Amino acid sequence: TATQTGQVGIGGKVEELDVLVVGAGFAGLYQLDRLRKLGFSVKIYEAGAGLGGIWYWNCYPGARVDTNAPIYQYSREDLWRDWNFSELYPGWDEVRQYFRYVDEKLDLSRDIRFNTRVTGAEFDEDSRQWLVRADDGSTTRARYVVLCTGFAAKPYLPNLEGLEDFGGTWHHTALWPQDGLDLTGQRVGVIGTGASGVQVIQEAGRDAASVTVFQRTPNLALPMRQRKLDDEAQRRLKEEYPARFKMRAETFAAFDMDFIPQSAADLSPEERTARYEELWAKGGFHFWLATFQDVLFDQNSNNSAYEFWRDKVRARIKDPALAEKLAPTDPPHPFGTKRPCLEQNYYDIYNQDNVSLVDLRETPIQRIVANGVQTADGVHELDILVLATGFDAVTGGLTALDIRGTSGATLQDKWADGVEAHLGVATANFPNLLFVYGPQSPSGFCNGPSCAELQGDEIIDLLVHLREQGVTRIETTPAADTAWREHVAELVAPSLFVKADSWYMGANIPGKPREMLNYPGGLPTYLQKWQECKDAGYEGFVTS
Ligand code: N01
Repeated sequence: TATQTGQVGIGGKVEELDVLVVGAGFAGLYQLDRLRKLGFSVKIYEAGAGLGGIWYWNCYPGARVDTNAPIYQYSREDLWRDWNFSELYPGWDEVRQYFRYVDEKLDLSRDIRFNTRVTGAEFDEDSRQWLVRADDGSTTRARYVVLCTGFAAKPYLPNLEGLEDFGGTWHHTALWPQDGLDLTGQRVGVIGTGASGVQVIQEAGRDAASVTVFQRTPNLALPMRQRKLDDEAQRRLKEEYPARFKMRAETFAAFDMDFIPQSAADLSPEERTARYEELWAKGGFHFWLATFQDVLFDQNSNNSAYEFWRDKVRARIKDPALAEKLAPTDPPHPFGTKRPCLEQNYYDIYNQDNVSLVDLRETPIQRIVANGVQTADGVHELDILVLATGFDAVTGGLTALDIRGTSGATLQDKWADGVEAHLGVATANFPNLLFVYGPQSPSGFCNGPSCAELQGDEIIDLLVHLREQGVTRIETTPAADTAWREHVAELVAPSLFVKADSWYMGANIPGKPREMLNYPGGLPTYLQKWQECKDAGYEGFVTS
């Protein structure tokens, strides 16, 4: 049980825990609920003032789930039976309501310390505990630390000269003010056209006086096909929930859809187009995650997907010059190797008079000035500047912490030339430290709630195993870390992912090692690797 001992911490006490979980999103809450029921003393420390992790921080206008609602929630029937999302792709505020509902059902908040950002930790070899520091001045002793900080915990702010001179209001999408910001009637500029940018731009297109989009790379966005879910739709969908949840563990990205086991080249052009039309009509990620299995591997197959996408999108844009910028004749990168996002009216709003696009490849940003953004063709005047510039993804949330391993080095030091982490879940010299959504685990290639549960279960099983064995220390071997890194490199080499400057590859952050940060073998293979590891007595880990 959690005890209070007489050392320095909050109110002069040090809290002592079996497990300290960092982050109150899907992954952290799952750990808390299960570990608590298994008799571990466990708490979550959460930097935000509320639940939801990514959904707490990313409350920018238009923030919305890109996964269909049936599988964007926990799979436990006692939770889904009484919960209804009102739309197939819920907005951030409804996702937050869902978290409050889960909290009420599972009574989670009593073991969560909000407004508490973990800043660093050291391992005390004598007691085999982490001494964890937080920004409230506290120190906590925890036998195990499970970092559930998500793959997008560290927003990326590019070096924009003159930003401090800007006279209007600016925000990064992932640090959006909790009390909101009204875009109505404002002159809004958006830098970045990833998933966050596209969502803000759609809202701004509706509400703002003008929207100036600063695009460096076009997003190959897919039609969301949003719809309301009435009672009858809910009833019918819920009949399918058990099968959909079961399917998550059997598909590449833990979705309720999977690739067509055929090459795009096996079909005649007419048959192929007919198949693409079906996927397109279904909407969501079907055109990406339920397409021909070689689209992400074979350049010709990929080209066929790109050309279909391009022609669909161009048909919606009236100005041919604008169409060429948003959906170029030649692919900016292989289709699907940067994460496509889901759009509702993204391409249509460019036909509106209040929306304009600045191509940063032609006219780069020179500097930010008091009244806007200056490029080679002049100053674009703005009241609000939105930085939708993404994240130091997957590793950034971990390397930002001053966690010192047994060699005295931080994760930042250790991974300076690339990630080394057995199963993407732990790394040598950092005993008793585990990551959910960690680097080179399925992470950004996996539907979040699915991995919170499926990868989360592996971590929970491991902690139970250690308790049963009566051991109190676990660490991976350097050889196992390296072997995993090599395994990931081998898997990704024949794919087209290596050709794109994506956050998947760490290539969106200047100076970051270029390497695949997500497990490219798919979730079923990943879970099989866990099974093999367990069958061999947790091979690659040393316990004592
Ligand atoms: O970030 P991104 P995001 N000058 O890295 C541009 C998840 N997510 O926040 O492509 C000018 O994708 C950059 O340009 P380029 C989802 O997994 C999910 O949008 O590097 N531009 C790019 O356009 C997603 O993939 C949801 O050339 C600069 C953009 O900024 C992940 O989070 C919603 C620049 C960054 O796009 C990240 O998405 C939102 C510079 N110096 C996010 N630096 C939902 O499912 C960067 N850019 C709802």
